[in-house]
Amino acid sequence: MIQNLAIALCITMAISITLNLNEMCHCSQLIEENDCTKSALQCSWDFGSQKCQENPCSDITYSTSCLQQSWRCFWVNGLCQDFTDCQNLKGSSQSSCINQNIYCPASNGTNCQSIDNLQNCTSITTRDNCNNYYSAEGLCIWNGQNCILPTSCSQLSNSIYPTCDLNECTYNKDTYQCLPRTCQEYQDEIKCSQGVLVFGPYLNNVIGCFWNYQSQSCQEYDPFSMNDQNCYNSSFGTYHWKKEKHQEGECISCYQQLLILSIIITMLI
Ligand SMILES: *[C@@H]1O[C@H](CO)[C@@H](O)[C@H](O)[C@H]1NC(C)=O
Ligand SMILES: *[C@@H]1O[C@H](CO)[C@@H](O)[C@H](O)[C@H]1NC(C)=O
Ligand SMILES: CC(=O)N[C@H]1CO[C@H](CO)[C@@H](O)[C@@H]1O
Repeated sequence: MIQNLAIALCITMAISITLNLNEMCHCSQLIEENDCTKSALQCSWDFGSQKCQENPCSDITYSTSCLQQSWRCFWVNGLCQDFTDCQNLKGSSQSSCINQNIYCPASNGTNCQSIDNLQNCTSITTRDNCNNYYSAEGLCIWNGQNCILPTSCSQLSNSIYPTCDLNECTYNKDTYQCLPRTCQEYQDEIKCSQGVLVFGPYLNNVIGCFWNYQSQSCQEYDPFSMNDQNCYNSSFGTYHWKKEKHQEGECISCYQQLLILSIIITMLI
């Protein structure tokens, strides 16, 4: 049992590096006032109960704050409303739907649809429909003949994708290689806060980056090196700070406990 737990912990650490936007923290999980007040108007701190409470969607007046809570709110007719159905959003393309709600990335031509309606790369037959389309398994790229699901930048040799000019990859002129993007390449704080896209399932394909004020450089998000100021803030809302009395505190995933439990259960079966 202890052995299984140790393995489970290792697995959890290894996979917690890409931030899973399907696993956003809910207000009740933000037990530190600092995280709660940084939550983009999603939550507010109740001083009486010392708890973080969810603000109703209808109280949110800014579209940007509304969009950050797309799992429960959406912006329709100039108002932030309780989320009902992706089909209530008008959108003729994947990008216009994603811009309105990241959980509604598909389109039937007129209205947006849920993730379940995404096509697979292999089922797409033209270059224009293929390139830059997000399937549930990840980004699709046309290789000249077929629509493929690339797994690494190095796979995108010149013949497959001549420019290597993707959000996920960058061309190194010195080594003539197509390489994954890294946090370290961002020289300013704002770019840094946007993180880095990697190949992987839709919504689980971003590495967080944070600005290190001491070294004045952009570094990769790693829960073990975060502090109470940047743990939640640089995690796209997926990690939070937890501090027990007389402890230093730790940066933990809002779904980590759930994940460990499910891995242990899988191992025991
Ligand atoms: C797309 O979905 C909407 C909402 O369900 C529906 O009214 C519309 O007819 C559909 N359009 C197409 C082209 O299927
Ligand atoms: C797409 O691929 C996944 C995994 O390979 C498979 O489970 C799913 O059924 C496929 N969906 C469609 C619409 O072909
Ligand atoms: C991504 C994000 O919200 N970053 C913010 C984290 O907090 C610092 C300091 O409060 C802000 O400057 C960042 O914009």
